[in-house]
Amino acid sequence: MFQMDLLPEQLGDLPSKQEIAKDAYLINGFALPNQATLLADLQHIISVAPLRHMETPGGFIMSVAMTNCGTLGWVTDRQGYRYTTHDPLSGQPWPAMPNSFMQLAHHAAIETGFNDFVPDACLINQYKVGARMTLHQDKNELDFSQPIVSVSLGIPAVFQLGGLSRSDKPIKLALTHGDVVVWGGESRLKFHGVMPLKANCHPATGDYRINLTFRKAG
Ligand code: MD6
Ligand code: FE
Repeated sequence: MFQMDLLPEQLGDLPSKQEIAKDAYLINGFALPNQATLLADLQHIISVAPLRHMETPGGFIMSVAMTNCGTLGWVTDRQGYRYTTHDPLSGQPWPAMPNSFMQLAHHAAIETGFNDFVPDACLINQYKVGARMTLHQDKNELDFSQPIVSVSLGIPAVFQLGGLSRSDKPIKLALTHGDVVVWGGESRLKFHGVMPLKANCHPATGDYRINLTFRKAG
């Protein structure tokens, strides 16, 4: 699970930033310099608040395994989608957001013009082969003026980014280890999803893809 941090000279001219939609940016490799610390902090969180397959309000079990860190965590069960202060599995508060996570999200936001992003929630998604995320909007947060910062680790995935209506045709984007997506403004409420994950292997995470999404939820 662990891997050495890359030295700056091994990064070449990464990271590169591109606008993928209005107010939405992909920064390739932005998380690479801190990956060893991120992965170690992630292991700790998962040891305290294990990844689990949550149930949707409609009674489906999600193919993506999830947990959270921060003062708020996103959950779903038969009662609906919402943020909670406590992990329903343990009854304990969600693990604190590690400084490495907070700094990465804050700095990625600055890089794309969102200057005061201080997340209070980080949803951790783990995908194994075949796992997917159907098109959805992130709308359980209170403040849509704040962006979402999304960090991809491990094996690649195809991300879909659509429009404000579910029927808008999504663009597809490959996300690989270390990539960071920041979206806010006009893109904040766009539909998006992840195509079923193809089998692959990555030295940092084995057979899995991990996605961290940082939000200002409360
Ligand atoms: C994922 N991401 O990449 C799922 N939501 O595994 C999301 O659902 C997402 O990447 C809002 C903003 C960025 C995201
Ligand atoms: Fe989302």
